Amino acid sequence: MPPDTLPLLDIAAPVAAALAENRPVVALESTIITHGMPYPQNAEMAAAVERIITEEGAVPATIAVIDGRLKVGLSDEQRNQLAKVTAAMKLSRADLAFAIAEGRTGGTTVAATMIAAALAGIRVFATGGIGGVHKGAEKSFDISADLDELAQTQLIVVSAGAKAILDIEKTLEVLETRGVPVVAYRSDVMPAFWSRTSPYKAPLRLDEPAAIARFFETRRALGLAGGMLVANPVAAEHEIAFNKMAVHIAAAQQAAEKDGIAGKSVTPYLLAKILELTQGASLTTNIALVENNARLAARIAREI
Ligand code: PSU
Ligand code: MN
Repeated sequence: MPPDTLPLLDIAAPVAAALAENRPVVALESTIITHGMPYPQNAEMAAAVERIITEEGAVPATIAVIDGRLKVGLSDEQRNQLAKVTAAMKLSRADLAFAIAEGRTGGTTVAATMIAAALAGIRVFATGGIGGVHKGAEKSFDISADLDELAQTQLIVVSAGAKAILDIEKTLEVLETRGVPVVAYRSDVMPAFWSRTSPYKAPLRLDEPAAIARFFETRRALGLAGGMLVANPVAAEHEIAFNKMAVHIAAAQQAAEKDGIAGKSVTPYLLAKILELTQGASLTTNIALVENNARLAARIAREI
């Protein structure tokens, strides 16, 4: 850890104890709380994933910036408070330090959560979906900083793949170029967040948490920088079929264009729109897949 970092990080006592004793810890992001889901489902989801990780024998560490402090592990009260903040910032690599320097409060994206988790010495991180290359990126240049972060920060990120609001094919191309392994869990094709399958082949496949841990350790032993992405399909009973989602996604995209949405507002806007168009079904699936990812992340963390 760089010498100036320690005073900026608040590592919660249970997380610090687990790290000191080499027990498994799973990091969790908080943009999904502040910008990804409405209240109170966001608070319930955030509590449920921590419970699942604990049941699986690991220690959860939800990461966020609260009043300028970079928190690694939140108390129940801090987590519930954050779920109610309406003016929280959405923090990525570009503005994480801004929020700390200015004493602000914000949810950390996959990129910012990876930075904080790595500083704390955490190796495994569970989220819903990562950011990626947006559809129409050839015009908008909208490519999430999550991809660059995966290329440089050594962590296993467990997701349900790239959200189908993104261009999955281009997202996979960028990850390959940047040397980020993409491993589908027990699947030959990429899951697409709400859907178990997509038309895109998975670059790599592994079927056991121990095998994922072994792959990660081998990369480390070779001195390869950067993280890896695990794509974990949502359970069949919770999925919304790819073709069905495609219709809603296209409608949401059209609305975003009409409303002139750009920059970091794009992802939260599309998620809210899709929630509306699916009459809440997308949220039920979103919660189920985050829980599913938390479970797998805890099992991988136990093997490391
Ligand atoms: N998945 C969700 N809800 C979210 C996100 C992902 O279901 O809110 C967030 C994650 O924090 C991810 C971020 O890192 O969206 C990507 O945003 P952008 O495309 O602006 O980089
Ligand atoms: Mn973006």
